[in-house]
Amino acid sequence: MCGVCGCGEGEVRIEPEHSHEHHQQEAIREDPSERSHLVRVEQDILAKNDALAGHNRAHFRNHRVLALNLVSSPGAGKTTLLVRTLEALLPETTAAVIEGDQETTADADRIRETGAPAVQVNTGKGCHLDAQMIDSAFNRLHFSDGILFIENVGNLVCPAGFDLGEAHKVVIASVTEGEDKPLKYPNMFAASSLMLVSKVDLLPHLDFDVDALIANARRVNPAIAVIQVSAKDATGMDSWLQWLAGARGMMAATA
Ligand SMILES: Nc1nc2c(ncn2[C@@H]2O[C@H](COP(=O)(O)OP(=O)(O)OP(=O)(O)O)[C@@H](O)[C@H]2O)c(=O)[nH]1
Ligand SMILES: [Mg+2]
Repeated sequence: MCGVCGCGEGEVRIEPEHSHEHHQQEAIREDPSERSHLVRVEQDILAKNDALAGHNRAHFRNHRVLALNLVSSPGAGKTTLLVRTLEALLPETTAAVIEGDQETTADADRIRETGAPAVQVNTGKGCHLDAQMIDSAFNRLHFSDGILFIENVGNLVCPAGFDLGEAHKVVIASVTEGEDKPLKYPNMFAASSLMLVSKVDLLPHLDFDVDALIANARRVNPAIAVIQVSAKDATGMDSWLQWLAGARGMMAATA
């Protein structure tokens, strides 16, 4: 994890285990002044990010752009779903993509094959996109009047804390990840407007309880919308496209 995203912020809770009391003593010996300095630095970084995210949000509004921040663990199917989505949207609806990965331009290359403009952001050691990266990437796209999909770095933790100026976070949870993810990584599910349950074509081969996943997501976010999708056999694509049209309509109505 990176040293700027607040990974070390907040209370760290370790379940007590009598045989490991020395671990607790080590934790108590930690220098509290060092820790509070780190927390202050992280708070400054997040405050600066929030200000830039506000700038991005105004920028998107002025360009009539619906910006969506797609977040998930690595390999949940973000790029594959985006490719299918762009194939369905273009050319009637214009769309562009900002791709976030630690390394490679592989995902932006896949997106460009659909005809949609894409900018790859490589975060190096960083584990999330931030508002500054999105500002720079958006300025390169020269994009207006459409949907901007931002594919965040595959990570269910840190991207939850960084507002990019998007209208919505959309969390993608694949059926191979386990039903417990919303409870283990609640911030991401709490911050998202929509959960796409991906790869549902695999369900016949798995011991996976979709209802339990949805119940867990609604425990941390009772208002979260849910759509089950497969990029393989197109299940749920109509509902996803309808959701996108609704979000665009909502944005136009409040402009
Ligand atoms: N069966 C099935 N496989 C899928 C589906 N969507 C994606 N996959 C597979 O899942 C793997 C990862 O897909 P990606 O689209 O690259 O996932 P990603 O979330 O963009 O991955 P990162 O960008 O590396 O985090 C690939 O092997 C895809 O072929 C789906 O709907 N059904
Ligand atoms: Mg990807």
